[in-house]
Amino acid sequence: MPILGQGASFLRALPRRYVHKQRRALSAVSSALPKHIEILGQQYLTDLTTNITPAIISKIPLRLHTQPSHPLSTLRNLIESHYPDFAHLSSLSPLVTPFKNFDELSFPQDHPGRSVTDSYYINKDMMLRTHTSAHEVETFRRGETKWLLTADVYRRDEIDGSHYPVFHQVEGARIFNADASGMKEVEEDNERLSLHLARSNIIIEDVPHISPTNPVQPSHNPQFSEAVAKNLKLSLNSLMLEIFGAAAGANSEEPLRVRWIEAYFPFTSPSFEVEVMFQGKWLEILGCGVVRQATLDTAGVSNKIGWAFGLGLERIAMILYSIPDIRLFWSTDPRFLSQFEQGKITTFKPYSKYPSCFKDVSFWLPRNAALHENDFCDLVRDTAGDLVEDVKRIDEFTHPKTGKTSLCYRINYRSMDRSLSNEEINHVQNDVVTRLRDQFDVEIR
Ligand code: FA5
Ligand code: MG
Repeated sequence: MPILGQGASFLRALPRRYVHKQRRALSAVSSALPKHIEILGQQYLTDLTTNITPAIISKIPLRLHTQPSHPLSTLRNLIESHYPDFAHLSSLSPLVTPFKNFDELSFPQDHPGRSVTDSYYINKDMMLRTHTSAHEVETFRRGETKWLLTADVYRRDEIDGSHYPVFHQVEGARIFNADASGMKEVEEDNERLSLHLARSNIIIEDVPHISPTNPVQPSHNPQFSEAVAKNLKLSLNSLMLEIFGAAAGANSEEPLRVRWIEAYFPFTSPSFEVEVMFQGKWLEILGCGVVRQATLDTAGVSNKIGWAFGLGLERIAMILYSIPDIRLFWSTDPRFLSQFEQGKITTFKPYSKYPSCFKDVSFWLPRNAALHENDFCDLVRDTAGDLVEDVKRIDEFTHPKTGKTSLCYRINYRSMDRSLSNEEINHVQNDVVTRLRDQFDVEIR
């Protein structure tokens, strides 16, 4: 889909032109908010930053990665068993300060991920973590040197089959002594993993461990950093071999294709992302890199060097179980849930593909105003819940005389578990249109 903001993607900057309107719109929303909201049994004061919606609040207690037999829980266990000597953490609260989510990880002040269009704020001092990296500093501070941490994370994002505002990540990290003993440990591990991977039936495209556009950190010994980056890649390739290996072998006409690409994160360098070929397209499954020394310094850890990764559990589970739509993970339909058993990876059998139904909405924005696509998507998600399959902007037009901008969005509705009547969808669409008019002051065309 055409995307204005790539969610909190750390690589691409968001267009800033929507900020003005979004402030006006949000204050309109906030004025309708209660003074307090309750999350996990605690009361929080709201303020002008508050943008968390009831739809999101209702997902917080669910913690799918801990629900027995759920594909996300089986996948978490599979990953944990691949790293048996790592500490395994999975019960940290999703409420964090922006300081923890961003500042501790060297995010610049103007990073787009901080904005209310990209992240869910309870109030200006408290937000829902946008990634499991939010817990890196505290985990390193506890003295852990090899650890995995699984958690639910939250982002205001586009709506389609592979993006959902709540998803699950596994963060993994390993640090070595920054001396000859550490270097020896890395090299021995690299040798062991290389031998193991020589037997792989997965096609892996690689990029250099370090390059001018993906540099070693100034405080690092380049050879050491390169060996650590190599260890990270070997470790993740071996995880992917374990996770996907059986599937790739079983479907030998189409071996699994994986590629490494250079990336940018404020808290790692060099940095990478991994993509896997899924349904004919490259699907990004994880981000990773050599941990920025500032992170370890903040955690009070000295004389260490290491790597970290953060992978999206839903994306991997979709490939592994052949689950075609990310909304299905939230289904409580027994036809979905009863297909899975704890510890077993099975191919999902779609019980039916119900017909979809699309509705367009066209509107004029007020003069000199704009609407961020994430604000639009969040409104649709909060109104229509999981009945919405995807949202696309299909037209944008600025009137040459009045200078006013018109937008047209196509909302595609489809239920995962039943047929929808036209009447029901008209109702939902009416609610979307009414809220759009009330909250963003647009003129429906
Ligand atoms: C991060 O979140 C970094 N914290 C990863 C990281 C950790 C980098 C440690 C370096 C060191 P990113 O925004 O790319 O990066 O998200 C990581 C993964 O989460 C993606 O590759 C994807 O698999 C998954 N993901 C991201 N957005 C969504 C979404 N809206 N729905 C489902 N999965 C998503
Ligand atoms: Mg990414």
